[in-house]
Amino acid sequence: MNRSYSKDIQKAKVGSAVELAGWAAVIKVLGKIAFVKLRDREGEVQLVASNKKLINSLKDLTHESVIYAKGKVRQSKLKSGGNEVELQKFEVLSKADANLPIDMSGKIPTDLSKRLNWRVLDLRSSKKYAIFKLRSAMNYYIREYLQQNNFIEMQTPKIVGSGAEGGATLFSLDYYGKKAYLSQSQQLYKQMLLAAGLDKVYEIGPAFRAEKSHTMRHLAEFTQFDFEMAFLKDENNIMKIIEDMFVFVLKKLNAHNKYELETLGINLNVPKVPFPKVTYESALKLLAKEGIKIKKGDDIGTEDEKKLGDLIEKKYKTKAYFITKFPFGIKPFYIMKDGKTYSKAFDFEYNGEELASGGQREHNYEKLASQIKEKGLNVKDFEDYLNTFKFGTPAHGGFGLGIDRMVKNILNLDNIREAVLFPRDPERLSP
Ligand code: AMO
Repeated sequence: MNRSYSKDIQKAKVGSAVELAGWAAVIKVLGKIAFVKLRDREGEVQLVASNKKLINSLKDLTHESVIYAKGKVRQSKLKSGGNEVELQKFEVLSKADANLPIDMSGKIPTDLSKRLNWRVLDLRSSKKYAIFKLRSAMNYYIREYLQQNNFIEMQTPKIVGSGAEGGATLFSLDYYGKKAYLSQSQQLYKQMLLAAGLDKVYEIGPAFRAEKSHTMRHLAEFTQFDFEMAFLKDENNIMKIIEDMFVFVLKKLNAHNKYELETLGINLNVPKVPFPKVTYESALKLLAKEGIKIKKGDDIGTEDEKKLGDLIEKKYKTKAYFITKFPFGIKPFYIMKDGKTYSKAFDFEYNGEELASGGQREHNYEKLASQIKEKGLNVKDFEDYLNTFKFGTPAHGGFGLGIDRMVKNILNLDNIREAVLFPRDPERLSP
């Protein structure tokens, strides 16, 4: 079969012969004429049958069956214009059960949980295809930026002997009779690779967190883009790379993915660099002016973070910004302290939501060991990691960015689950 996609039909010459294959999205058999809307990965196209035999063969066609069509391109008589295909040959390649478990027309609102139960059917729409094409493009542009800047892509273990991001969200498993965990982040390994001399590394891979909460922005399994570089001066070097890369990705999307962005009704504004840097303390002050009191040293909760996003957007006219100089008390053990109370940690925020967190790391063996203890952790559990710092480790830093959250916020999706093909949360282990 010399298969064309639906969107090729709009560019094809009127009168040319085409072959298509896809799903029967809409079927209308009206006596002397019949219409079938064929959906494929690239959109939808109308097939028209005016020959009796063909019309009869369409009478038993069920929605969502896989069909093959051969015909001639012609101009549509509809007001909306465009091309359609006059059917000459038609075949059902795989018949769909007539009782579809969810509404496929998009006319009846169906609860997300039910749609996710039938995710394969739920994904069959131009909007869903656009989300995952854009997600694929974002990953590609991130890699393009990093490869151009001489970073090395790594793949680190996902079965690990200790957690890096605190005990509360660890998934444990039996590893040949020993206790092991699913990796919460690539943190320890990316730092060890800098001690190994790789200088600039990154990974886009799975991370696992036993999140107890049910939110629009947390998953039990997510995709983390991790980044780490050596020989830096301070955390500002890292923020500069985030800015550059984020702008690079958005510009590429605007240049190469117009169709998908339009399908989702998104007008993507590229933020100006440099992104504003708001210290943790001044963020608290901004919120306090609005009557939101957060005790110094406490984390900024989700709702307050959203509010802060609005305030910063009003003040600086941008959705992209950093919160810097967090108290060490609310950041992990590996972050470098800045004085007694503060740290060289930052969060990258977009749309009032944390997309990434990062900072400069402590690379002095004694200080790092003492920070592990300070956080109430056992130095023994981090022996291999910690030993690295005895044998020459340059100053370094990096960040971890949630790809799913990035997709959610760039595409204005309400729920992170919409940005993931088969999401995992406390209630969901299938499909
Ligand atoms: P952190 O724990 O802040 O930092 O995670 C980094 C980013 O990963 C995403 N993320 C999540 N996305 C979906 N569901 C979750 N449960 C979830 N948890 C985190 C967020 C978050 O900003 N090692 C550090 C990073 C570093 O310092 O390099 C870390 O993992 O977008």
